[in-house]
Amino acid sequence: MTAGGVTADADPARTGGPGDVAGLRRLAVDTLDANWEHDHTVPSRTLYPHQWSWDSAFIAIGLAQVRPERAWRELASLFRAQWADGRVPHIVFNPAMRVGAYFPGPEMWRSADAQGAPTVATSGLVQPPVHALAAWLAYRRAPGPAGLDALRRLYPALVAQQRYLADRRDVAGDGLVCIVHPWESGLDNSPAWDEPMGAVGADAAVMRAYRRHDTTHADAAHRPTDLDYARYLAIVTAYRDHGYSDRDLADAHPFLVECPLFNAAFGAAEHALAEIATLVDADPGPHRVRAARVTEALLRRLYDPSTGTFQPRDLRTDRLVGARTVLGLTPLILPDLPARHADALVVEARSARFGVDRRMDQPLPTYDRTAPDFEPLRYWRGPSWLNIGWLIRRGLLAHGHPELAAGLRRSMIGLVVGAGCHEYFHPDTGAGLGSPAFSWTAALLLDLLAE
Ligand code: 9WN
Repeated sequence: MTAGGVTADADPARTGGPGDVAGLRRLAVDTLDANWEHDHTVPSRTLYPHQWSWDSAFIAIGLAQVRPERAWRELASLFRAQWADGRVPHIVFNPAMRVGAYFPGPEMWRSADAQGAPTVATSGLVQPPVHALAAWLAYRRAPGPAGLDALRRLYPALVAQQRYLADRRDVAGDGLVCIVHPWESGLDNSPAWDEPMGAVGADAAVMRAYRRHDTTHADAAHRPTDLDYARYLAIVTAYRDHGYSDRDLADAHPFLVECPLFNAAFGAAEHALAEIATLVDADPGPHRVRAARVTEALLRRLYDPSTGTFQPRDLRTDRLVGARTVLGLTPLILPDLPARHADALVVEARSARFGVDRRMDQPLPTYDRTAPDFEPLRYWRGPSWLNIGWLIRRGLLAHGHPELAAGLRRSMIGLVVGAGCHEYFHPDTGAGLGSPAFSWTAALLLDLLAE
């Protein structure tokens, strides 16, 4: 199948359609096996040949069903790279990879020069903390003594991850975590970041000094622009030159945003930690208290009653960002979101902007379909990703919408049936985009098939 100039990989030919559960499972397992690298899974052999933080969490959820021992190794290897302050780096570099295998590589991040960094080279940023939820779900898929041991070892590291975010990243002092780079959102190029990024001084010409790795493996028209990259690098440089310290960020750091997805994950992590705590003989009480506080802060600071959805807050201007992206729907994953707000999010999800319904004949986009700057091919500015659909589906189930959740599930499985385990998909045609053989697509497909 081709669409938008994109050729889908040959994988789906090996499956017999949505009913061929065994064939789809085989496709997913083969993809994960091919991307396994001694103690972790690379998101993609070509585009992302190292270990990524939130990818590993999603991957562990899928691995738990078919390779439980690898699921725990995946999380353990990531947490071995945790910094002394508790931050879990968004990239852990594989020292065996050649220099230049990914840009920006270790030479740009220079983590060895920072206080409290691990011996392995990493980035200095974080990603949405979906790991506690992943560990809990992995255990539910693969309960037993080995899983319990793994949970016991992970629990203090997961608690430290949350403590880092709560203590060091609550820049506004309002109970929410602030991200310091669009890469921390996981939705790097989302229109949600256009306003805050517009204030970051940078010149696209600086990119002449570097070799971008992504555009040699993916169509440049689908990726962030050189100006975006110049800004990404300017923000990395500012943070790195500040020693990756979170002190005094409000004074000079060029990008400070409270993101609804990041904070929803932060709250969901406390709910998951409460469950894990009961299994490992720890006290779930403090986790429940913290979870309730995060939900309350999200409602107070990021809910916009005029749109009925959540919007990021730019801390440099103290204003909510106007763009209606799929980020705004993600607080649905919080089980304690009040019914009134959950209902408003469901209205937004069902609107022409996102088109979630029982039949779901079009994939869930990452950005408002009706917006004039909706881009069906460009990274996070329209296309459909399985990790986002998977989160929203959980939210729909948590808030009593099994038919909508079933529609979304069918649509996500249909994407893989049509195009294989691609990184993302065209939001109209379903054509596969970005990297083929993408790990979290495979892992979350396994999870969807198991339900
Ligand atoms: C930068 C690995 C990562 C994902 C992110 C996705 C993309 C990296 C990039 O790939 O980001 O971290 O080079 O574009 O946006 O969500 O974790 O799959």
